[in-house]
Amino acid sequence: MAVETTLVLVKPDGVRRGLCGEIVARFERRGYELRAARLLRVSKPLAREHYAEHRGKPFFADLVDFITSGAVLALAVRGEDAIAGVRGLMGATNPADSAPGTIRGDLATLLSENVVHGSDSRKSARRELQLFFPDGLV
Ligand code: IDP
Ligand code: MG
Repeated sequence: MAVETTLVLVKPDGVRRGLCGEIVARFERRGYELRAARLLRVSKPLAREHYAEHRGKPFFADLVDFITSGAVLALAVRGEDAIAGVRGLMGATNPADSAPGTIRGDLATLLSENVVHGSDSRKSARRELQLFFPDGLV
């Protein structure tokens, strides 16, 4: 058990559908703390860097196009075991497999438009927080 900070993105589909408040509320109700928030349009270079682990996969170009298709809400979320806990609240990557009660299980149906991103490890969290909050966290 340890206090961790993780990167959450409300993806363009979530922002377009007006789901930011609902999603932020779920993290806050669970007991996590918002350390930083930023509404931004992700550039292609930032998108390619963020999704570097998926470079070369057949869906990479679509992933970059989608995450750059509209505003994204970036959040630094902190709490006890926040990295795994946040991913648990999000549900399985493919909404077809996401349990009801999770963000994706309640709010999404498509793998390509699954509303949220959450860092998957301490190493990813460190790297991704630096990409989206280069000036550090307050
Ligand atoms: P995650 O978002 O749950 O961490 P990843 O495997 O890191 O899942 O994939 C990143 C994003 O890429 C997913 O959230 C999903 O939107 C998209 N994605 C993953 N696998 C596929 C696929 O096979 N086809 C199309 N899009 C995919
Ligand atoms: Mg991932």
